[in-house]
Amino acid sequence: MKEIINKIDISTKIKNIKLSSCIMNASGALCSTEKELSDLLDSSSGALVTKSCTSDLRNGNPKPRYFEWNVGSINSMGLPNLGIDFYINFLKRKKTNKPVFLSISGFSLKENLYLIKKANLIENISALEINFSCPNILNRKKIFGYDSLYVYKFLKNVFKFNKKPLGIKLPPYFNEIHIKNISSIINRYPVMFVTCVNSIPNGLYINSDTESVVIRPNNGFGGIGGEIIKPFGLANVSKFFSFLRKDIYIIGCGGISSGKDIFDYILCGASAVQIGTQFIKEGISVFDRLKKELKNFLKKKNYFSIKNFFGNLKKF
Ligand code: RRO
Repeated sequence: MKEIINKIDISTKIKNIKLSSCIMNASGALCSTEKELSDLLDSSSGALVTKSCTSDLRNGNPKPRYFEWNVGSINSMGLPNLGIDFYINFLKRKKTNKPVFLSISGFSLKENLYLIKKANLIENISALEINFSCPNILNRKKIFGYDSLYVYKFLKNVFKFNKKPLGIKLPPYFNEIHIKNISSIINRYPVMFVTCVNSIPNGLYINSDTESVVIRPNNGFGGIGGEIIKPFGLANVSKFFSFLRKDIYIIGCGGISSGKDIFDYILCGASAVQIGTQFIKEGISVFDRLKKELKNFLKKKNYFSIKNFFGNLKKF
C-alpha cells in the first residue's frame, strides 16, 4: 500500500524548472519575512514564491487588513514588503536546491522594468513572477492585468533585456473575450508561464452582528480568496489553457484546500498550483497534507503521475 503511494509522482516542470512537488505557496501568503521565507525553504513545497516586492520597503495599509471566514478570505494588505534588496540579499545568502520565484509588483512600467533589471543580476532566482493583479493599492486605480495596452507595452520593453524566465500573475477575468485578448498579446512574447488567479477584486464581507465591515482599508472592500473562488480560478486556467500557446505553462491558484482541488486544477491545464488562504489558515504543514491527499486521490483513480490526466478535462 505504502509502496504504491511512494511511486506516485507529483513532480512537475515549468519549462526547464524542475519542481519536486507541484504544490507551492501563493505570493503574499506567509512569504514576506526572513523567518517565513526560511520556513518555506525548509518545507515540502515544490518552490518558493516571495511576497511581491517594490523598490522600497512598504508598511502597507492600516490594520485590520485580513479576515477569513469558513469558506473565504478578504484582504487589503496594500503590498507590505521589505523592498527588493531584502529579498535579493536573502536569496544570495541562502543556498537551496528549491526553485525560487521572485514576485515583483512595481507601481509603474518604469519601476517594473527597474526591478526586473535588478533581479536579472541574481543567480539564485529561478524565475520572475510579475504581479499584474494586486487589487488593493488605494491610490493606484488600475489593475495592470485589466489594461491590455499596459500589458503590451510591458512585454514589448521587458524582452529587450530580460534573460530570466518570466511569468505573469493575472487577475481573474469574467469574460471569455478578455482572456482571448490578453492571451493574444502574451502569445507574441517569450513568456514562460502565467499564474491564474490573484484574489477577486472589490469584494465586501460584513459582520451582520456588529453591522460592520471586517477590514479597515478602503471602507472594507478587498480581494477575495479561499474556497469560494475556486470555480473562477478553474475557469480562468481552463480558458487560458485553450487560448495560450502550448509552450506557455499555467500555474493554478484560487481556493485550493484539498488534494482533490489540486487534481481539478491540473485537469484544467495547470502544471503546478499555489496555496494562499489555506496556507495562512493551516500553516506550513499544509504542504505535507496536500501532498499526501493528492497522492491518495491519484491512487484511487489509478493514476501514477500528474501527466496522466493533465489538461484532459472532458466536455459534453
Ligand atoms: O498586498 C496586497 O494587498 C495584495 C497583493 Br500585492 C496581491 O497581489 N493580491 C492580494 O490579494 N493582496
